[in-house]
Amino acid sequence: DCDEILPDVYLLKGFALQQASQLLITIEQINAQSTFRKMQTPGGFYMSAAITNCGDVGWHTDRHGYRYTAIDPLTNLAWPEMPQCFRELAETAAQRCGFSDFNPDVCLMNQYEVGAKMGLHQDKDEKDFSQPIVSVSLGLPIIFQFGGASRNDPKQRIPLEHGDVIVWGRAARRYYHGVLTLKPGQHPLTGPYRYNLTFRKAS
Ligand code: MD5
Ligand code: FE
Repeated sequence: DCDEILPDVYLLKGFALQQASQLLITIEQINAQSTFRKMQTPGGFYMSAAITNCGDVGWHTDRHGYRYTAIDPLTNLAWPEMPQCFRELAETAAQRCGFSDFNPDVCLMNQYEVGAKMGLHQDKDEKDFSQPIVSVSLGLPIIFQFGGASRNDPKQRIPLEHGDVIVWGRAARRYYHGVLTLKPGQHPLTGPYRYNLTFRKAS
């Protein structure tokens, strides 16, 4: 069931469907401890997706730059622990795609409202690029954009729907990617939102 849709990019269509409602309850519990917030980039703009994290560390950006921190700067407490149901999903998905020793220490959580997007970027704040990234889409659908190692490489568009899981490994780990603007809609489980969970080994 692990379909290599592009070199080193694996799509597990609907892999998280069965657990989706449990995942969303858990997202709400994390939100109650460390809430989704719009973070400022070093350039001074606010990201349109709201972000929170769970795990040993969390990804954070402000005027001083991008980094992983052990403490949520909003609460001055540790980020919420990574729930067992999150970890199991990420490790099982990675295993299906040939990454048998994936051991994520962070889940970066994005909440998209209508009109939110994520511009083309690389994920390069992690130490170990041999580990894959596992991404879980929940709620409203969106178009994912995926290029190559250079910003102006040709781009592919992949529609991502509720329950889809993608595993990005090896070469794909460094590729430019982003999502197009979230279109208005209502999802039975998330209303007007899309959530994306990305599991990483950061440190
Ligand atoms: C999203 N999130 O839908 C996207 C999709 C992010 C982010 O890009 O950084 O939060 S996850 C797709 C992804 C993640 C990490 C690496 C790669 C793709 N990749 O190497 O291509 O909210
Ligand atoms: Fe990314």
